[in-house]
Amino acid sequence: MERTLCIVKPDGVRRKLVGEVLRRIEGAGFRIEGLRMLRLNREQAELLYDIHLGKPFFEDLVKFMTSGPIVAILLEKENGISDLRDLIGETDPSLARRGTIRGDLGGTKQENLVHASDSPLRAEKEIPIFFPKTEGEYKSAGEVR
Ligand code: FUP
Repeated sequence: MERTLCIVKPDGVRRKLVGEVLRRIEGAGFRIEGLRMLRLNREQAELLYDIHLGKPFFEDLVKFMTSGPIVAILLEKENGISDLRDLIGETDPSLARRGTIRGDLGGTKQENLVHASDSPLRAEKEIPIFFPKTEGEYKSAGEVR
């Protein structure tokens, strides 16, 4: 089993597509392990996209990601990291295949609805930004399930 992180970005929340994204994720066989709605602060947005630091679009990206609430989703599935990437589609929605979240629901290269960790290393780094506790800890605290 592999854990990965999906985020419905501020545009997805504004467009009322949270339910649609969750429906597709569950329909593709993922198990939802954690779910949080929050507004990212600058530090968290920079951490999430630290690999893009210094790129021309970085400042706009951070501004966009902190512009409104997001929904962070902790997911589990065999081969989950690569399967979630397939489910969301190409970064630029105009190039994303039909049947993918970005391909079907549209948007722009920056405002592209969803984020998904793109490797085990990134998943390991990104998950604790939103879900600092392990599943076992949630269970023992009686907070989830
Ligand atoms: P992805 O992993 O598909 O979200 O894509 P990237 O990691 O390449 O990019 C992260 C985010 O940066 C994208 F979701 C949108 C933004 N971006 C731009 O705004 N312009 C670009 O040219 C590339 C990425």
